[in-house]
Amino acid sequence: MDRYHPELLKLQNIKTPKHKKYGCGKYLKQIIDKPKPIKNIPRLYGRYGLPIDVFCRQLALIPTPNAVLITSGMTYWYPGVFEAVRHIRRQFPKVPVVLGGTYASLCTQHARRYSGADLVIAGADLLHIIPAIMETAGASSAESNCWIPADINEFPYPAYHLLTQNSYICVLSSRGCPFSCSYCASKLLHPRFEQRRPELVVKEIEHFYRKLHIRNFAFYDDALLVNADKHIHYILDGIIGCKIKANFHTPNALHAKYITYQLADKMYKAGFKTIRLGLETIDPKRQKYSGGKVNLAEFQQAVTNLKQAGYNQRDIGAYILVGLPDVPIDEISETVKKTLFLGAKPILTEYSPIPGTRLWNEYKFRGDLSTDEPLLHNNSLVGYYPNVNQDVIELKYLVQKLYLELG
Ligand code: B12
Repeated sequence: MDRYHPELLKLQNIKTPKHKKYGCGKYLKQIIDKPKPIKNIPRLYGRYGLPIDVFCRQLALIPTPNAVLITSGMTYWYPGVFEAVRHIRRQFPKVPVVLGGTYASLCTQHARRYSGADLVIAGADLLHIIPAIMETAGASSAESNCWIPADINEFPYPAYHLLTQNSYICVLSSRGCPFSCSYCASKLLHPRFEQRRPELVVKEIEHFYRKLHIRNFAFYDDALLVNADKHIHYILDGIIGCKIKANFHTPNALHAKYITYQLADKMYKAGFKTIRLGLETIDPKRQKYSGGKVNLAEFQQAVTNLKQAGYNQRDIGAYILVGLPDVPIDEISETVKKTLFLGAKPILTEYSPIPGTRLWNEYKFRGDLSTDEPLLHNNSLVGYYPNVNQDVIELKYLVQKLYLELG
C-alpha cells in the first residue's frame, strides 16, 4: 500500500501521487478476473496497491527472514492475502509463513484450509501468539525466550518509517469496544476493551509529528470517547499543550452520546477535522436492538454541541446503515432527512455480514445472507443480496449527490 513507492511512480510516469485535502488518495487499481463465487455480479473486480511484479522485486531485495508474518484486513480481501502467501513461498521456499489479522481471526477455518500459510493465528493475544510463531519458525528455546509486551502500553510504535513516505498515519488509542452492536465483530476480535495510557498516545502522535512530519492522523479506535475524562480529554489537552498543529480524523465513527460541548470545543481547538458519528437509524426500537449506543436526542445534542464549537454541516458526517433485509427503505430515507434537518451530513454505509456476530447468527437461522464464502461479505454487494430492497442503491446515489453538493 506504499503509494509513494519509486517503481510505482515511475510506472505511472508521475513525480508524486495525487492526494486529497487531508493526505488520502487512490491506490493503483488493476482490473482482474472475478473469482468464481462472484462471477455473476455485474461489476468489475480489481486489485489495489503495488503491482505483483513490483512486490516480487521488493521481496527479492530483502535477506532471507526467519519467518514471514502476514496480516489480513477485511474477510473478503482474502484473495490478495493468498496471492501474497504464494509469492512469498516462491521467494523463500523454506521460510515459515504465519497469517493473522481480521480475516484470519473471523474465518479461521477457511484460512487454515485455503491460505497456504504454515500457521494461521486467530486473535491478538501476544502471550500465546509469539511462542507459537517461534515454534513454527523452529527457534530454539533460548531464542524463544523473547520479550513479550505485557499489555498494549508496551507495544512498539507502528513501523511507518518503512513506507517510502507518509501523507497521513493511523493511531490506535484502544483495542475492542465496551458496546456489543448486533452487526459488529469487535468483541470477537478483541474480547476485552483496553485503553492505552493517554500520555503514551500523545507521545506517539508527537513522535510522528516531529520525526516524520505527519500532519494528518486518523484514529482507528472503535470507542475513542469512552471514559472521556480519563482518556480523550487527556489526549486533547496533550495535543494542545504540545502545540501539535495537525489535522485529526475519526473515520471509524464516534459515540455521539459522549460529545458534550466541552469535549466538542476541545476537539475543535486540537484540530479534529473529520467528525463521523454512528447513527445507523432513527428508529428507537432498532437503535436499542442494535446495541443501544445512541438515541435521536443524544445525536441531536451532539450535533448542536459540535456546531456551537465551530463545526459546520460538511464536517459532521452521520453513518446510516443500509442493506439489512428487514429495514424498510422509508426508514432509511426518513433517517437521511432527519440527519440533514439536524445539520449533519448523511453517509450511507452498507452492511457487511460478519460470521459470529449476533445478526449473522440471526440471519443464518432465517436462511438469509449468511454464507460460508467470505467474498460475499463485501459491503459493495449489498445491492445484489436477494432480500434487500433494490431502491437502496438508488437512495445511495441520491445521497451521494447531496453529499457532493454539501462539499
Ligand atoms: C479501522 C477500521 C476501519 C477503517 C480502515 C479500514 C481499512 N481499510 O483498513 C475504516 C473506517 C476506513 C473502515 C471501513 C470499513 N470497515 Co472497518 N474496521 C476498522 C477496525 C475498527 C479496526 C481495524 C484495524 O486496523 N485495527 C488495528 C490493527 C492493528 O488491529 P488488527 O488488524 O485486529 O490486528 C491485531 C490482531 O489481529 C493481531 N494480528 C494482526 N495481524 C497479524 C498477523 C500475525 C501473523 C499475527 C500473529 C497477529 C496479527 O495483532 C494485531 C494487534 O493487536 C475494525 C474493528 C476492529 N476492532 O478490529 C473494523 C472492521 C475491520 N471493519 C469492518 C467493516 C464492516 C468495514 C466497512 C465495510 C464498513 C462499511 N460498511 O463501510 C468499511 C470497509 C471500507 C474499506 N474498503 O476499507 C468489519 C469487518 C468486515 C469484514 N467482513 O471483514 C470490522 C471487523 C468491524 C465490524 N463491523 O465488525 N474500517
